[in-house]
Formats: sequence, structure tokens, C-alpha cells
Amino acid sequence: MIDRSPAAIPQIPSRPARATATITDARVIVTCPGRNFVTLKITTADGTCGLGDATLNGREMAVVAYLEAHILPLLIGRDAHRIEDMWQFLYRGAYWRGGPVGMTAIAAVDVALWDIKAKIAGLPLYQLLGGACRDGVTVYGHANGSTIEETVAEALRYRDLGYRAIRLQSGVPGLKSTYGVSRDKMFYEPADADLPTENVWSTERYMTTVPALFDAAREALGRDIHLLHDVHHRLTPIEAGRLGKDLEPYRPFWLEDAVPAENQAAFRTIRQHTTTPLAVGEIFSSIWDCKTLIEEGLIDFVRATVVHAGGITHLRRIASLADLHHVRTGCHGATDLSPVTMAAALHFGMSIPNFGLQEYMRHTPETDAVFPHDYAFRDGMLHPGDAPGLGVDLDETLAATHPYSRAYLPVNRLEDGTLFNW
Ligand code: GCO
Ligand code: MG
Repeated sequence: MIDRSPAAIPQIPSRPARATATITDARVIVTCPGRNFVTLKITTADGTCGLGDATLNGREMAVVAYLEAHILPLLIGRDAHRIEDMWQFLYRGAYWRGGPVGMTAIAAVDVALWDIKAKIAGLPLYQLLGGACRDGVTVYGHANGSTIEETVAEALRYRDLGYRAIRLQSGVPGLKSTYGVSRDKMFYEPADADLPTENVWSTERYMTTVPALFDAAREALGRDIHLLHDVHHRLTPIEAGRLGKDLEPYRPFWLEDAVPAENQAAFRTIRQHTTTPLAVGEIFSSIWDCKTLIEEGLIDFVRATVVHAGGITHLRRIASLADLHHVRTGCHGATDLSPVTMAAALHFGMSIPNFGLQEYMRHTPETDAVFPHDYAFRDGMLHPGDAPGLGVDLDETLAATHPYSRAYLPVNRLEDGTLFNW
């Protein structure tokens, strides 16, 4: 007969003290060290703090309201370790799910929880995500200028700084301003006014400039460097097919956001006409925005990013689907993504098998002072560092000296006044 007396039943050892981490505080911090950033800070009972970026450029306060009114009350008392469960709770539990505001808010919680888990483990986050798959995260820099000559000169400067991949954006003759061309060369910031700036756009003028830019750049830089270009959602599928074809002799690494991607099927037309690799996805909120693009092999790089696509938990899912279909990552990394997102992107990029390339627009010294961080640039790569967690802090005292300042992204009109995509 089996002895069922308590003394005879082997006892499950009690759980280690740090197997739960009860959330005791969660706050949203808004700061504008030159541009607006929204950060979520979550604290657990043992005093461990995690940071999550919640910045949605030009719509920042919508995410603040979403977090403060609808998410923070749900966090207190929950176990910070249960990241997947928290993700499901915030996504499925909302009923009205998806969309950039909600997914940015979920991303902030998700990244803060990963930060906490890694700090409690005493490891840099990439170790918890499976460990390093590579020596560092190769990044691309932004060379831009009002003319082709100026842009090529900038590209040479980036090459001398050690970059192995460079994005080229140049002014278009006849247009007063163009996406990607900045006043301050090293620190591009498109959200430039407290009411939207109006730009003028001409596809015809643009279409002749880009092949000339690539021709001049290959001439000056040779073949040993990756060259990229961002169309910023401004072409039709057939125009994109033609531009891709015109660029083929210069072997671009990718052509980005050639057309708006709400209609994923539109990419079939582009694919029929060019072998230039296609990248898309910086404004995607979830796997549903790129499912067809990935499954049908209509793109080569998915640019969905930690902060706008539901955090590390969801981006891993997108990357895993992409891996099945030979699609690599090319995460968005503009300056409106805070150093918290940059760090998260680096830990993520270190640990996935199908990493492609990471965008890197340097933050200003004012931003870096508010967000001291461990990541560093070396030999064309960013390295996340080995501090436990994400390796990013937020200097709240300094942050408080930079209050929120309303800023909009520009809008575009065609030469006849029609409102167009920016
Ligand atoms: C990029 C992007 C950015 C966006 C910006 C909008 O490729 O880096 O297109 O420059 O315009 O992130 O907020
Ligand atoms: Mg872009």
C-alpha cells in the first residue's frame, strides 16, 4: 500500500524568492531633450526598475493617455516575470485590439518587463533571448544633402566613420524640401514644427534624381559598401517597379517603403518588375500588417520595430515567421525611437538568426544625457554592452528640465495642391 502520509510525499522545493516580482509602481515620463520621448517606468517590490519606450512621433500624448488611463491600473500587483501572459492580457484583453497607439503602449510594458527580468537574472537581455548570434549589430547611417554632390560627400564621410551600409537621400531639383534631407546633417529631425510644415512633392522630378544619385555614389564609393534608399511611401506599384529596375545596375541593398503598404497585395506588382530588394514596415503595428508580404515572399526585409509593433515578444513572432520565408529584419531606428528602443533593438538583433541590418540615426548629446546607455558604435556595428537588462537609464531630474513641446511631422502636397503621402 502506498504511504500517503505528508512525511512520505516528496516536497516540491519552495520557489526561489526572486521567482516572482510583484509590480508595485508604474509611471509615464514625458521629456523633450530636443524632441519628445514618452517612457514607461515599472518598479517591482524588490526595487528593480524597467524602462519601456512609448514614443509615437507626432501623436505622443495619445499613448500617454492610453497608458495612464487604461494600462497602469492593470499592472499593479501583477508578476513582472509573466511577460507572455501580460502581453496576451493587454492585447486580447482590450477587445479593441491593434493599432499604433495600443501596440506602442503594449510595447512599452513588454520592454520594461524584459528589462526587469534581465536585471533580476543579472544578465544583458540578449542572453535571455538565446544569446549572441553575431559579433554585433551592423547598422546603416544616413547620408543626405541638398544636391547629389553634397550627398555623395556625406556618404564618403560615413564610410570614413566606419559604416558599411549607408542610406542615400538627396534634394530633388525644383522641390524646396525633400524627405530625408536635414538642416543639421548629423541629427535629422522631421517633426519640426508645432503645426505641420507643408512640403511639395513631384514624383516625376524625383524619379530622375535617384538613379543619378546612385550612379554618382557607386562611382565615388565603389562596390564594397551597401547603399540604401527610402522612398517614404510616395510611389505607385508600377512607378516603384520602374525605379527598382532603374536602380538594379547599382545593386542597392534595399529600396524602402516604395509604396504605402496598407494594401499588401500591391507588392506583387513591384515584384513582377524588379529584382531590387524591398524593405517595408516601419509603421507596422503587428504581424497582421506583414503576413501576406512575408508569406508570399513579396519583401526581403521587414522593418517593424520593437516600439511600434508590440515589443520584443511580438517582434520575435514576426521575425520567426519572416525566417521561414527568407525575409530578414531591418528594424526602424530613427531618432524618434528613444535610446530605450535602440537598446532593445540591439539585444533583439544580437539574438535572432535572420537579422539583416539595423537603422541608426544618432541621438543628440542632449538626448544621450537624459538616457545614459551602455551601447556603443564600433567598426560599423552597434554593441548592446553587458550591463544587466537593456543597459539604459533615465535621468529623471534632467528629463524634468525638458518639458513636452508639441511637434508635428510635415505633410505633403502635389504641385497642384492635392494632399499626398508624406
Ligand atoms: C526612417 C523613417 C523616419 C520616419 C520617422 C517618422 O526610415 O528612418 O522613414 O525618418 O520618417 O521615423 O517619425
Ligand atoms: Mg523610412
